[in-house]
Amino acid sequence: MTYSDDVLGRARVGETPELKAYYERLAGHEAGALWTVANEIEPWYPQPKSVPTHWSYADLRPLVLESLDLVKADDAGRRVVMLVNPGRKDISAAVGMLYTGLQVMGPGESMTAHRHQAAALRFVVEGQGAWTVVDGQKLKVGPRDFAITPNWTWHEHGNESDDAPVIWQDGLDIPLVNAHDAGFYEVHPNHYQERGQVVNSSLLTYGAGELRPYGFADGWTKPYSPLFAYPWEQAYPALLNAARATDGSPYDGVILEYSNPLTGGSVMPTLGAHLQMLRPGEATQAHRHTGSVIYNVAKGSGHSVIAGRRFDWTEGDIFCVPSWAWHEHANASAGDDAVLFSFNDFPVMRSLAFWREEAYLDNDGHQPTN
Ligand code: GTQ
Repeated sequence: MTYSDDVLGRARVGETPELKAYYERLAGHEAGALWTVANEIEPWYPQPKSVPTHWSYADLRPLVLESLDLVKADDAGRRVVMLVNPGRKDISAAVGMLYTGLQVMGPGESMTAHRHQAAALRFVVEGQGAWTVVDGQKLKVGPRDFAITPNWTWHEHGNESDDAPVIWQDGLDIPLVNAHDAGFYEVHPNHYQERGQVVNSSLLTYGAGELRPYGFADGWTKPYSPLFAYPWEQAYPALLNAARATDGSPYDGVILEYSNPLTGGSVMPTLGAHLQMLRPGEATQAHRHTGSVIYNVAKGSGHSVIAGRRFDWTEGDIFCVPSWAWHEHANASAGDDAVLFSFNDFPVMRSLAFWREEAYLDNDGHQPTN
């Protein structure tokens, strides 16, 4: 093999028997020659191992439900079917440094409390009666509600419905934590947390948008949102309102960020989340940026073109956009809106000064598809 590149300043050393022997001697000392890997470890632009992937909810749902009979929640710890990117089986990532899975809880089931270094979020796909206790606070969540479990907060989940399972999507930064060798995990000493009396207390305290607690409940110094639940019944009307007043983004349609009401920033230091609406017939233009995104189709159907590949999606489907991949979205319906929930690692990209963004300028902003 030759390591060559025509461009001045890039590694372009051929391989001779002398060099080969030299590399072997270096390897014998846990060392190596930079020029044999330079072009690979310092690429011109991002070269994600993750590939654009679409997971059909219609295909996965029966498999997820099957696990209810196959494993007890208590034995599994969490009963989750994880979604694994074909290019990132090595680290159980769905895309980039993001993990995602579909968690199922049977009627009346509850799971014990634990906490970990990874931050988590939930987007409820189906079923009434889901609850989670996060740092002693009980949250009830229904379909299309979004909730967070910041890192190192105690959490336990359950389903208090008496007839139907709950399926929600988990999103965590597990691969990111592991890439930094920073993982910790603890089981709650009493298995269950003491709970505050008031359900959804963070929502009652901090959930009124621009109306914030004044002179009480202050002193919040934690690096994540004091608001733990973001109900669909508030988020969807907010999208509809914004759609009346603005054209939105050329790349994302009308898009809102779930934010920390005290800072206006992302909900957690490592994970951000959005809700976006593609109006009837809307097709966005393509752009690309650093950072990875996992989408859940909250409402409607349509398609996305990601790195030149078309993926058709409908409610409950999940798909991902790897870092620096061109992507654009289109609503299939001329009469109904389509809504995408998504979460991302943008806060990491921004805080490390890795953020870059670019518009696709050719062909009226649309990629050719193959
Ligand atoms: O609910 O705590 O999908 O710890 C993966 C790891 C869910 C959770 C997952 C977890 C959890």
